[in-house]
Amino acid sequence: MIMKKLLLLIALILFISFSKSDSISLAEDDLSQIQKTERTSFVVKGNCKMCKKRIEKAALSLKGVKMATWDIPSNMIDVIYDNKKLELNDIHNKIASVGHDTDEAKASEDVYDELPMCCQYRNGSPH
Ligand SMILES: [Cu+2]
Repeated sequence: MIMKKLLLLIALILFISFSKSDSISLAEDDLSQIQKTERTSFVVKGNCKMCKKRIEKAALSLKGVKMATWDIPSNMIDVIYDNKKLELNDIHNKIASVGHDTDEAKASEDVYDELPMCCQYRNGSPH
């Protein structure tokens, strides 16, 4: 009789500790998932649909960038990225490297001059 109770108690303890550790590890997973992903937006200079393609393609080519949407009239890019895989600066630099100035990184003259005429956003009116 005592033996049976003891077994039941052990089973109960095992069950509780199992379910407890399960829920804790799940919560930690959820937390790290949230902390890993960051959403931000910043200014990227550009003019047209070709710019949009170029800017978004550059951002999305980076490992860890989950979403990149650039808006033509506001010149704002909306980015979701994994901050464990890359830093925000990497995204600025990548976009500048294809010819588009951001509020943190400037494109080099050489790359800028290679842009199609309609995409040249410096020096006054674009069109
Ligand atoms: Cu363009």
